[in-house]
Amino acid sequence: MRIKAIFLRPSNPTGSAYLTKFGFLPVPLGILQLAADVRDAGGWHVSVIDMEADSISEGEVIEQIVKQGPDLLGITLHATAAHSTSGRIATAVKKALPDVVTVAGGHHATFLPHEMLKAGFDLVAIGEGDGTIRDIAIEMEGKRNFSRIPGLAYMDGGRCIRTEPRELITNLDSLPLPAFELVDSARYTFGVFGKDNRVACIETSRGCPYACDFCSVTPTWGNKWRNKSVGRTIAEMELAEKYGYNWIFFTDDIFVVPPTVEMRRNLFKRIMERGFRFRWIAQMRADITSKNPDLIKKAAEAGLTVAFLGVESGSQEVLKKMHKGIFTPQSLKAVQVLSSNGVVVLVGMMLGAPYETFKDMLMSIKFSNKLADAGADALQFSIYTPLPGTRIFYDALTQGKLFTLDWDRYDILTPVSRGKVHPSIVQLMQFYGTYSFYVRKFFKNMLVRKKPVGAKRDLMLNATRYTFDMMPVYIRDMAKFPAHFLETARKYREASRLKISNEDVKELVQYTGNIIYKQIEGFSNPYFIIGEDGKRRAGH
Ligand code: B12
Ligand code: SF4
Repeated sequence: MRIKAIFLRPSNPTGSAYLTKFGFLPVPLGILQLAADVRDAGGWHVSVIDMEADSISEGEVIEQIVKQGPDLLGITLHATAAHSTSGRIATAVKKALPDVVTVAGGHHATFLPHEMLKAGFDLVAIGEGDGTIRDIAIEMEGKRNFSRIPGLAYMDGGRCIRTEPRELITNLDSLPLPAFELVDSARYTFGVFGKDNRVACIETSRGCPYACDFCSVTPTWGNKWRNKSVGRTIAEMELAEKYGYNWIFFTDDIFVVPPTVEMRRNLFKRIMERGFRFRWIAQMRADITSKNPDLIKKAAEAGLTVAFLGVESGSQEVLKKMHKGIFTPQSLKAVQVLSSNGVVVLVGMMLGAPYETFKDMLMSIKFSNKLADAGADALQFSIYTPLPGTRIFYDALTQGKLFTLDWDRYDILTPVSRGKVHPSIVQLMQFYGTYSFYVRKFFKNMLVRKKPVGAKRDLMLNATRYTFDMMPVYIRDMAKFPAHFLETARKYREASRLKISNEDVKELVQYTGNIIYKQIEGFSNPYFIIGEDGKRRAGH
């Protein structure tokens, strides 16, 4: 009999802001990669369920899974806010199918394995899951003795046991090609830019050589930056082309890091030689972008259409404390460089760091207006959130700054911690900052009648049409704001009476600071992290 595995991308209660605002939903690469890992272990029947793309309720997803009767159910905790939903699904499926093995993995599960086990999972994969899921698959066919698999957590007699840490995969080219055959490309859209966009995800690297204090990427991927070869990336693009995708989201957290400028140039050349017709999206740092305008020009010629730029703050002091290592003039220059090459620029900024003053917030909002004038097309003000695994999570826990442990609220759009400014005021500033950016852009465009250049023109025409069509949804979202605002105030008030217990803090600290990967001799990070003084020092 063939063993059956289902991998699930869950939704979280607030959903993905990219989907609700921009109609942007790329393929669930994490679970497609895991599906390929298991598929290649041999003899398995593998399928995926994507709650986000299917737009189905928790009840419906449970019914679907139970009906299919899997032997293994893997759920990705790609976002902390999916915690409760995932726990409820795993528990209900286990109740109906007591023999199923439920496994959680991903950024959130990696740092809070005991919370996932308490929520109803049998196993938690810590960090990179490719080898772990393959080992689980092999063990499922044997004695099911999971305790000998490295990189796992499980419950034994009410205690959370962690097996030895795994080694990082040193050669990413050794991974199987993602199982794109398991999903229908038509469901992965970028609505804001038109109806026929199908977005595949390709990762050309894992990790980030920087260490911003709020980011869980560096700890999740082991503070080592590893990349795939150009040939392998081209092979993945060919696969995406075969399955009918016309957009690619390069999921790398930083698409260009200083030592890979030449390698990227080579990739762009190969993309053009191969004659791919993809438009692509990449996440960039402002410093590298501003210093390499010629590289951006080549990237745009090779298909770079949308760039996410992490600007974070308009206050140099705040950026320094975040260990961001970026200066505001670099952000302005980066926006200009991208925009002048016809690239659509989406800026990410944050409000609510514990050391941020009201004046800093005003500076950020003012700076976002300057970015709009420099050519930024869209902006998201998120809330500085202590996510499990980050240094700030540890600090917030030990210093009593968190005012809720309701994981549903950890969607980086909702305040969960105390700072110099009251969280409700932070939320008001988020609302004001976001809308002032768009209102300013709208009126400025009307007055100046500045037309975007090249291919960007058609995209922006589509975006304008989409915005008008979506207006009732945006207005409905705006109307919900007072309720969100009052909810934050209520949670905050409750927390001043109901403190998080010392026991909870102790338990959370115990797991969140654990070593995720075995250190490999002779394989150290050749790149850098940014010190508080803004200077580079060698990574570790
Ligand atoms: C692409 C992406 C998106 C896409 C698609 C999301 C997705 N993954 O399905 C979109 C744009 C929709 C998106 C949205 C959001 N995202 Co996002 N996203 C990413 C990004 C850049 C890449 C993810 C990826 O595909 N990586 C490559 C694959 C191969 O890795 P992976 O999915 O992590 O899977 C590997 C391991 O984690 C592990 N694993 C994962 N799941 C499982 C499950 C099992 C059973 C096992 C065994 C192992 C395992 O094994 C896999 C193979 O090694 C990451 C950053 C990053 N580099 O990881 C942020 C990231 C995951 N996103 C993040 C956030 C915050 C969000 C949003 C909440 C933002 C928002 N406010 O709207 C939403 C949430 C969406 C939702 N509704 O839940 C955070 C999550 C942090 C956290 N703890 O919550 C990250 C880490 C970014 C960051 N810098 O902080 N995102
Ligand atoms: S540059 Fe900073 S925010 Fe971006 S992925 Fe790296 S550590 Fe995270």
